[in-house]
Formats: sequence, structure tokens, C-alpha cells
Amino acid sequence: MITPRKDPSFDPSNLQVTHEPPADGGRLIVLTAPLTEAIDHAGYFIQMALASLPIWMEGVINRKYPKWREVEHNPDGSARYMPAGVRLVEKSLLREHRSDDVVACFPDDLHKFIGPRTRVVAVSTHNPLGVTFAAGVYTSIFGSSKMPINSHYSRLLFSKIKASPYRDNFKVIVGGSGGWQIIQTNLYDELSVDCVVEGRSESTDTLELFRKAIEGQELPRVVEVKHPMDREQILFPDTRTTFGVVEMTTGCGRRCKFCVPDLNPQIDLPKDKIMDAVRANVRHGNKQISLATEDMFIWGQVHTDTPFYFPNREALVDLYSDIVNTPGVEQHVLSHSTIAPAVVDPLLIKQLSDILLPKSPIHFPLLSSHPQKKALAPLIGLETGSVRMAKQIMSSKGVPFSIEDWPSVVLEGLRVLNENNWFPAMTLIVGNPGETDQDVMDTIDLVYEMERRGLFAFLVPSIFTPLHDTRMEKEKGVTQTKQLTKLQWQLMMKCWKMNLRPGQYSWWGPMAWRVGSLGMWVYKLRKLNGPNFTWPLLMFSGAVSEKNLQRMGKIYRGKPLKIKTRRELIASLKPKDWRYLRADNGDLPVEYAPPVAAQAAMAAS
Ligand code: B12
Ligand code: SF4
Repeated sequence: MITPRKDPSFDPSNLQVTHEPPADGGRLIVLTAPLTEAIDHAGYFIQMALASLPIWMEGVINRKYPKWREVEHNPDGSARYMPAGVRLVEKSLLREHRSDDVVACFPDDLHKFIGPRTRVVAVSTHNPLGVTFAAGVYTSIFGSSKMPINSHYSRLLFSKIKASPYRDNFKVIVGGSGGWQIIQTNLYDELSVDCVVEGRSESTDTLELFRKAIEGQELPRVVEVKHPMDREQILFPDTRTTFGVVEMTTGCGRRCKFCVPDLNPQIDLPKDKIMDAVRANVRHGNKQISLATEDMFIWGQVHTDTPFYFPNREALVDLYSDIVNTPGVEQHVLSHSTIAPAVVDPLLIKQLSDILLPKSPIHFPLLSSHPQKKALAPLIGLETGSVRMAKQIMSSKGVPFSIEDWPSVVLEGLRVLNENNWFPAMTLIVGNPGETDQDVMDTIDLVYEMERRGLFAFLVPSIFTPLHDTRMEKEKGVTQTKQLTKLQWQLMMKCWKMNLRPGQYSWWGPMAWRVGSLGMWVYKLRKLNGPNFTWPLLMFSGAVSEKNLQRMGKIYRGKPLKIKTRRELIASLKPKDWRYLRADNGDLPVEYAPPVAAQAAMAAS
């Protein structure tokens, strides 16, 4: 059981119900999501900040995005856009309910749709209580109120539902990737939730649950529903989604032990349906599209004769070209990927860059060689630089390469990506169960090696969180930042120091961060995070040079790593895998002559 956070800035008893009941008696089923998960006008980054910053730092967001709370409505007051999860619940329900019985609305508009007729209020949520990785850790580091902004708004949503004068008439059903947080914290009563659904809305069990709720039957606290096993059963949005999210794949296949999405079946979704959903988004006013996936590179290579970790170049180039060339699509953002495919097929990265950069809304002026300084920034898991740790928690993360070569795969992959203007956000897990000082030093070595080679990734360290249902759910994580060792703090602060290097996040302003961090340390962080935090923070602030800190023995200075080149990595593959390599990338083992000749002949014909 996880102890829920308290939100001192929020008093539900202040919620007054002053509005008139809806004239039509309300909708039978009302769907919603926290405001902080529904907004899309300010870009991906704001949602990540809302999930990671504590509520007392909301002013920073307000100053940067003064209009972030302003949302768009349809003429009937329903939401113009909603997270893809809400849209799919809506689509699933419309299989057996009339469209005027179901509505998706923003939290502030709930009173317009919840009335005496309402029998179900369904909430979709990504991260309602902020107890997941990265989201929890930064709010803890920043202190006094540990409530992330997103949790505050999620609680506000639940309080509004709880305070509805019709609350006794309807059931509250929660679903989405963050539903487990309510189960783990046992906050059903406090949040006034009747049932949490684990799984996808397409399932007939989900429809059955809604039927029971409409009939007023008691619902179980938790319902686990089955994931569709084939691509035809997955539904697609036909209205606008937040950030134009359209699913591209489910599952992954690399089997990292800490991973939730990998528990789902590995499915790549049909191109025609993806394209229909893209066009539907555009029709409803969206100019941005983002294909949701755990690893974009498996698309087109699931259950084919080629292992999924050898990307299907033609299929990917064709899909992404058609998406960015869809009339009305002005922006396209990548979601998640893995790094080994960049080593396997660098030409694929180049071809995708040519297609995707012109429509990328991301600009890294000091890093990008693109004429308009555009960049691509998928989220990629680095997790650890320790081969020992990697073997334990993610032994297939780098396939087709051996996990022994993980640091080389990361650095070589990042080189290929950077050369093509891909500057990924890379997550690292600090405090893995059984992590030793040596493991942390190995990761610091990798981070220093990135710096030495002039490579750039936006490094996002987070503290290990045992996620529900994963093969590591019973493992213990770090529960307080005070428990972190000096080395773990050094790793985290080094990552952030490197992130501020090119200073492209001008609103944060590297100097402001550094001076601010010292001030914060004096004011409160020194007590909150304990003595192990002090020297790493001084390193981060630049108040004492890293060289001096190292000379004083206060921090660990990474040692240079011996890294394999692409040619050496390719040579290390099993001979049975050589036939899946592309000759035009070069570096093929000399012993592998016949298929190269065949490929050349194919290209010539
Ligand atoms: C796109 C995406 C984002 C985008 C956009 C999110 C948005 N608001 O639309 C951005 C980049 C902003 C983002 C941010 C974050 N994300 Co995110 N994101 C995703 C991603 C890739 C796809 C989500 C998606 O739309 N999928 C498609 C829809 C259809 O799936 P779905 O929402 O799960 O909905 C299905 C079911 O859950 C169910 N369902 C959904 N709602 C409901 C409701 C009811 C009532 C019922 C019955 C069923 C139901 O039915 C749907 C299918 O039919 C997922 C990974 C993944 N593959 O899911 C990670 C993921 C959800 N994100 C994750 C995390 C951790 C975050 C952040 C906390 C990261 C951070 N620290 O900044 C933030 C939180 C943002 C916030 N506001 O709180 C984790 C969640 C882990 C968890 N909760 O345990 C995931 C799983 C990634 C991962 N590999 O771990 N994210
Ligand atoms: S590569 Fe990423 S999505 Fe795939 S199993 Fe590992 S953590 Fe999960």
C-alpha cells in the first residue's frame, strides 16, 4: 500500500454547488479527465511539468503559460478535445448507447451534464496521485507540499464529482493508465470512486460494468478486463484527442521487468485506421498529431518473418510520410522509442528526419543543424549505465545487441540520433533494487562519456517506483529523498546540469536555476534531502568547480569508457541475424557476402 500525499492548499469543503441543474436532466454517462491531462494547446512539455512540479510552484507555470487553463468547447458545451483514453471509452460506449446519452466534458463543465438522469461518471486518468516515477521524485526534491500540480487538479475533479447533488444516483468509474494509483493508496472513499477498471475500454467486460452501473447495481472496487488480442479489436478515435494522440502500437516485446505497457500484447495497428483517426483529428480542428507507442520502431514488423527489433524501414517511412503530408497536419511530435534501432538502421533515422523535421514544433537553436533549428525529441529509456543492473532488470533492452554492450549501444545510438537532429529525452532509474555504488558509478561514467563526446539527450532521472502488476511490483524502492546516497544525488544533479548545458530552455534560464538552487538549499532543501545532497547541489550550482570537488573527494569523477563502434557492434551480432541488416548502412561483416550481392542486385533492378 502506498501512503497518499496530502494537499494542504486544497480544501474540498470550499466547493460550493451554486449552479442550476441541466435542463435536459443531464446525460446518462458523463466522461471526463483532469484538466491538467486534457489541455493540449501549450505542448507536451507543460503536461510533463504539471505532473512533476509541486503545487506551490504552479505560479511558474502560470507565468510561462498565462492561458493554460483556457480550453475549447463544442457548441453544446462538451469538450473539443480529450485524452485519447477518454475518446476510446466514448467510442466503446457508443457501440451500445445513443450519442445523446454519452458526453465527454472538462471538469469545470461537469455541472452542465451531471443531472438526475446521470447514472455513470467515468474518469480517465494518467497519473491522478503523482505516485509514479519521475512525477513523484521532483515534487519530493522541491519540497514542502509534495502534491504535484496534476494531482491537485485530479483531486479537484474528484471533489467536484463528490459534491454533486446527484451523487447518490450515479456510480463513479475510473480507468486509464493511472487507475492503479487509487487502488494502491486505497483512496476510494476520499475520492468518492466506486470502481477502478484495469484494462482497455474495448473489452466487453467494460461494457458489462457500465450496464451494471446504469442499473444501479453495486460494483466491485476493482475490475480487471482483458486486453484485445488482435489489431482489429482495437478502436480508434473519430473525434479530436489531446495532442492528436492516435495509437500506433500496444505492448513492446523487450520485456523490461519494471515496465507496465510491455504487459500488453505486442500489436501494431492497421495503417488505414491510424490514417482515419489522423483525418478525424484534423476535421475536428487539430493541427497536431502524435502516434502513441512504446517503441515506434516495431510498427510494421510485428509478427512478420523478421524479428521486431530489425525495423521495417519502408513501412515506417511510408506511414510517417502519409501522416505529415495529410492536409491540415501542421505539427507532428514523436512519443516513445528505443535506441538500438538507431544503431541497426541509421539510414532509417536519416530518412525519418527528412520527413519529420519540417513538421516538428520543437526547436533546439544551439543543437540543431536544421536550417530552422528544428529537432525531434522522442522519449527513450536509458535507465542504467551498469551492465550488471541492466542484465537484471532489462536484459533485452538493446536487442539484437547483447546487453553486455548496452553502454556502447546507447552512445552509438545517440551519436546517430544527434547527427540527424534527434535529441531524445532519456529516462534513468535511480535506486533500482539491489543497486550498488558501483552501479551508480557505472551510470555516472556513461553520463560523463556522453558529455565528453559532445552528445546530447535531455536526461530525466527518476527514483525507482515499483509499478503495479509489473515483475518488480513487490520490490522496494526509495521512499524518501533523504535515503539517496551521495552518488545517487550526484548522478541526478549531473543529469540536470548537463540538461541545462545548451540553455535552450530559456525560460528556466540555467543561471536562474543555479542561483535559485543555492537559495533553495539554504532555505529548505538541506533539511529535506539530507546531507548527501549538499555537495552534488554545489556541483550543480557551479559554485565550486567539478574538478575542485573531485580533488576534495566530494564527488566521483567518471572514468572514460571503452566503447564499441557500429562496425564492432554489428560484428558482435549472431550470424543468423546478419540477413536482416541493410547493406546501404555499411559495416556488414566481410563474411556476409551473398545477401549483400542480392540486395545490390535488387536495388539495381
Ligand atoms: C501520449 C502519452 C503522454 C503524453 C500525452 C498524455 C495525454 N494527456 O494525452 C504526454 C507526453 C503529455 C505524457 C505525459 C506523462 N506521462 Co504519459 N504516456 C503517453 C502514452 C505514450 C500514450 C497514452 C495514450 O494516450 N494511449 C492511448 C490511449 C487510448 O490509451 P489509454 O489512455 O491507456 O486508454 C485505454 C485504457 O487505459 C482504458 N481507459 C482509459 N481511460 C479509461 C476510463 C475508464 C472509465 C475506463 C473503463 C477505461 C479507460 O481504455 C483505453 C483503451 O480503450 C503512454 C504509454 C501508453 N502506451 O499508454 C504514456 C504513459 C501513460 N505515461 C506515463 C507517465 C509516467 C507520464 C508522466 C507522469 C511523465 C512525466 N513525469 O512527465 C506524464 C503525466 C502527464 C500528466 N498530465 O499527468 C506512464 C504512466 C505510468 C503510470 N501511470 O503508471 C505511461 C504508461 C508511459 C510508460 N511507459 O510508463 N504522456
Ligand atoms: S523498452 Fe521500454 S516499453 Fe519496451 S519493455 Fe522496456 S521499458 Fe517497456
